[in-house]
Amino acid sequence: SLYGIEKDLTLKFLKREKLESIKGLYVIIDAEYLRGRKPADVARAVIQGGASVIQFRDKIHDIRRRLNDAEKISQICREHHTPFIINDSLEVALAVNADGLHVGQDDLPVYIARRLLPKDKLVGCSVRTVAEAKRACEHGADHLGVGAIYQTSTKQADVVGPPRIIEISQAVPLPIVAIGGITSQNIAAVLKAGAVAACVISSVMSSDDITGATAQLVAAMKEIDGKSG
Ligand code: TZP
Ligand code: MG
Repeated sequence: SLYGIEKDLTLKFLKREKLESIKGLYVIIDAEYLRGRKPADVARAVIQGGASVIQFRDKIHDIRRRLNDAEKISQICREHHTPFIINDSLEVALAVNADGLHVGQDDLPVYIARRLLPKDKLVGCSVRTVAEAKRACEHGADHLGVGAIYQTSTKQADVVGPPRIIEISQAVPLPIVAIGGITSQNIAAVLKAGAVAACVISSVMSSDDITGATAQLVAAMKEIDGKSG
């Protein structure tokens, strides 16, 4: 029906808007790095520091706790018009009406996430290789997380380096979020290689000053913008 077509187009338009907002500093609020801090407080601090996108990643708590924390972060993100992505957990993403779901190579396959999420939601996928990137794209991913770019103790992952961002961007027409070991010292290289966003856990979460650490990374990104533009 016409109504169905119109609804479909509206949702796809809303998704395009969301996708365009995936740029800048993308901060993962990881439950393992909270050290007693409240996820909602961390979300506020990260937004205050200038983060553009927030992801909630919780691999340690039960579903009730994850839902509760995600709902709180979601409200704060909505108030500040900050895109909010849930790692791995489709039911949490749906329940809190997050803007998207991020999946890894061993998580729910992209094409299934795509099928189960409303059409205006983003599906991000972690990839390491060009082959993985092509498959994620064919399966309907909206954007890619590429890494680990640099050595990191946060996740057991092969280091691929900034050149992999160039290779993948030449092979696949999806926006790239660089991840893994990114600091204000090396953030320039991942943007120069073509990433639209730089994603961090420890550079922000390991600091006692979440807002300050976020602002420092954002400033390092802006400096590059100024130089190239
Ligand atoms: N995927 C690839 S590397 C990584 C993930 C989740 C960890 C990123 O954390 P950090 O602390 O910013 O290196
Ligand atoms: Mg995962």
